[in-house]
Amino acid sequence: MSRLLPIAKRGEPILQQRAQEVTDIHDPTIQALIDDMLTTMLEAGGIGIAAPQVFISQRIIIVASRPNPRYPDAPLMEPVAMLNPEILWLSADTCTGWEGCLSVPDARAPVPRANNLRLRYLTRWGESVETEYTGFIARIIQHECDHLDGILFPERVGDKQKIVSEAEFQQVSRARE
Ligand code: K1U
Ligand code: ZN
Repeated sequence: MSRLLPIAKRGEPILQQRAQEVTDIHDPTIQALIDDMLTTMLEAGGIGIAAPQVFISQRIIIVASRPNPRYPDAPLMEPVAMLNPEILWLSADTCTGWEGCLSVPDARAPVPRANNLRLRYLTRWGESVETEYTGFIARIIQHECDHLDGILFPERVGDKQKIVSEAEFQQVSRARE
């Protein structure tokens, strides 16, 4: 039975630390952690989550994507757990898009990210995968890998005045509809 875990909020030291590599993928506590992260992400309405966000300093992320009112063009991607993810290549071309974070509630900002990336990771079953991602999924991966290196999205925003509340974000979104 998986558990709902508490989500670390900005200011918690674990969110500023580099997370540790996973050394034993078959450790039952790692498998249980992945299940708990999935449950926690779904309950929080997220499209990604990283282990430090649930107070565990391990290099594990979950990436999911679905079309939604905020990102109607988002592709559908069932949740994938990625262990020890390594970004092997980032494209020089970037795109600025709105981000939020379960650990930075009530804040949204436009964040520049590479459009494409090449990623290597281990699946929860220990298989090594190397593949390319593009667009919104590449954005989620960069956001989650930043968590593993102790970086929160507001640090990627050059002009801090561009960071807005959820209510202001909704107004901006509606004005562009
Ligand atoms: O890491 C996290 O805090 C999860 C974060 C992932 C993310 C969102 C937007 C851009 C890049 C990465 C979230 O899921 S915050 C919630 C959110 O923005 C959202 C939730 C459901 C649908 C669409 C967006
Ligand atoms: Zn986040």
